[in-house]
Amino acid sequence: MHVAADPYPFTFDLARTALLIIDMQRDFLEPGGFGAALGNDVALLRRCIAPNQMVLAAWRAAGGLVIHTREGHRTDLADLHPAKWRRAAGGPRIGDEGPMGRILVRGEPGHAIIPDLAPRPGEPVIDKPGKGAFYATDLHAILSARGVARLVVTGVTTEVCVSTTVREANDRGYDCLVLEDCCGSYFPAFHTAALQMIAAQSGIFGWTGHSAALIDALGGADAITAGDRS
Ligand code: C5J
Repeated sequence: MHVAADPYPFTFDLARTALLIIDMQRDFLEPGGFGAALGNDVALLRRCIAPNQMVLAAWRAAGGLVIHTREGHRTDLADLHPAKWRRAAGGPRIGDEGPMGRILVRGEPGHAIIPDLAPRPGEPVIDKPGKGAFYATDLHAILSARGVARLVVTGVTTEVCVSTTVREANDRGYDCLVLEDCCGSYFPAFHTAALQMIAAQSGIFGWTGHSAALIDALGGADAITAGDRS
């Protein structure tokens, strides 16, 4: 399949490609969550929910592998580097009680993936303690076991966990297509710059494109059945 993209079309074989959805968690996206409590405008992230739903429906309908990630730590915080904890000085810290339970702690309400993009049984969910989805996880093993060499990447935030994951993937030999309208940032300028950095210099980290182009490649909106939209 070919998808119109920058810096040139992204070609992929569905059987060897995964849709990787990064950190679409309640605490980052919901109005009553941790991100909002810090004063961020979650609408900037929420606008990527609908395009993600469309891509997810089309990808599932085509029979492609879907992998979800969540950023968060063990309840005892044993996997939290002091450096990551220290950097929140002055504000609430990881593990503190937030509006949706303990901040970035696994199993808390805010750590969950938003219901609009809930994983289905059989879709791997990667719990990651870092920004990148390859660090301290079994993502590479899961992808290698299935012969996956290409990734379509979406999620939040563009310049933090999406960008870090794409750079990690690049160094492990994966080709990544990042869907611009399926990513989001609390800082629009960072979103734009992060995407430009991926496709610059003839695709130094990968490709960028739009959800409509991917859905076209998968057979268009007709490929998404009414059941898959729900
Ligand atoms: C993610 C963050 N997911 N911004 N985390 O990007 O801390």
